[in-house]
Amino acid sequence: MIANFVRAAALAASISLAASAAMAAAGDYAFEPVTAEMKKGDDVTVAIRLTNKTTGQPVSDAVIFKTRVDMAPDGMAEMVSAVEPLPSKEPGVYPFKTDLPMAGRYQITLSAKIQGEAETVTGKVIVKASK
Ligand SMILES: [Cu+2]
Repeated sequence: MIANFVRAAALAASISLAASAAMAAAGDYAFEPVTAEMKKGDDVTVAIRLTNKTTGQPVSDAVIFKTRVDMAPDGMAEMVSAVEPLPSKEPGVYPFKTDLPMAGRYQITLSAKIQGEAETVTGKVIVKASK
């Protein structure tokens, strides 16, 4: 699953190489949840959209190599959930499976490698789980 994900990302990267000639800085990217609120539970799919703030275009060639899910926004930074990446089905949208075992706010911290960026790009997103 992860190997497929990386291969797809590499393919996407080679296709969009020409389009990324105008280099952006690491701060020029926006991470946002596709759905900001969902029901609590195990094996919940959460999808994050990554866009280039300068062009407004989705970033389809990113390799999200680290994702952390915890409840830091509700004072439970030690409450960490496992994350399993899922294949991307839409350009610039990176889904993964995780557990949101209690109602409240979860912080998702993502580290990404983006074609043409020397630096790792990181983003923090907050989603809310309800009962
Ligand atoms: Cu909690």
